Amino acid sequence: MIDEIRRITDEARAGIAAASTLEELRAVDAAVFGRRSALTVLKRGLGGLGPDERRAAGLALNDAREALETELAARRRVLEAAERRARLEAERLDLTEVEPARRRGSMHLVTQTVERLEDVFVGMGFTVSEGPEVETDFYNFEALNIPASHPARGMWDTLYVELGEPESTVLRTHTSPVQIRVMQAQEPPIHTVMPGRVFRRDTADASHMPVFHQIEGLVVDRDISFADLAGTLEEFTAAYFGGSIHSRLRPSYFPFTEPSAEYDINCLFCEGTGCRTCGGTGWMELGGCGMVHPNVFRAVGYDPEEWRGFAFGFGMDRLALNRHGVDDIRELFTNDVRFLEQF
Ligand code: FA5
Repeated sequence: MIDEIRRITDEARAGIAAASTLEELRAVDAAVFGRRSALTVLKRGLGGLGPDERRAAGLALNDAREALETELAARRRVLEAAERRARLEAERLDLTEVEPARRRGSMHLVTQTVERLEDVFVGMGFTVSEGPEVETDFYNFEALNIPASHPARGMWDTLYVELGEPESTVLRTHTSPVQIRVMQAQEPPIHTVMPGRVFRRDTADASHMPVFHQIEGLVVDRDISFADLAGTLEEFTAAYFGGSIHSRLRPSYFPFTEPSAEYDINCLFCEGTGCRTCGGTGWMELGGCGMVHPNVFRAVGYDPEEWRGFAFGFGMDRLALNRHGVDDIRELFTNDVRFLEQF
């Protein structure tokens, strides 16, 4: 039996040395130590030997087992290191590469979305405006018809900046304060969109981020009606998502618009028939809108008897997700090149 053990050990050693991948090594491991392996069969046969022969063969079997386990572990370490090196080499990025034809960098999906949205709205006659990310309570809330202690403040989980009076300075919770800044800076007529980054104390999940992007729209003129709002959003929907996708407005509430509505589009995954992504409704909610509230006009010194307007505010990240069929907003910000380079 000792000779047999030696023969099996030599054969197993050769198998371990010859394994060139971890998968091959796993197969050798199973063949050497598995329930039907030659070593296991020999071990089962120990009972039929005389006492002296059994002790000698038992010791030899144990030695063989230990030696082979050590060799397997050593080979595993070598192969793991080789596979790690190969993977790193395959995923290597040369950040110094400048040759234009082989350039790997591209604009981030959110940046591409901002630019495309701006193009669509500029094509519809809008200008583009910007405002600060750190705002005062006045611009983020007060001037938007949300006085202190108004229950609507609870609609936004606000991040405060330690500056001045407590809770007087905020990281803007939406792009709506830019409406106020634009109206303070110019007289109507106004047709402008305001893209930007906003902040909320929201926990990240598949459809929420604590830092995300909105695009605000504001139109102020003499004869603006709700029909203008609906028509503008339908035209935008066709221009941004393609002709087969339509919009609808659903009654809602925002303190700075009256009446207010939610802007929905046909679900892009099922095109309206109902699926998991749209919760079976066939529609996806992308933002809020409505007719500018008279108190907002009063806050900026416009006469609400003279001027009418509409406003809207969409989640840009969600627009990007929907347009490209991505189902988790966090993908946009983990910065995995394998995800980003698809766009
Ligand atoms: C607002 O922020 C209003 N300022 C929109 C508005 C503007 C209404 C003008 C009327 C007139 P709301 O909180 O619903 O509304 O946010 C608007 C959109 O931002 C949402 O529909 C959603 O698309 C997006 N959004 C909201 N929270 C998050 C979040 N945590 N992560 C990603 N997107 C979000």
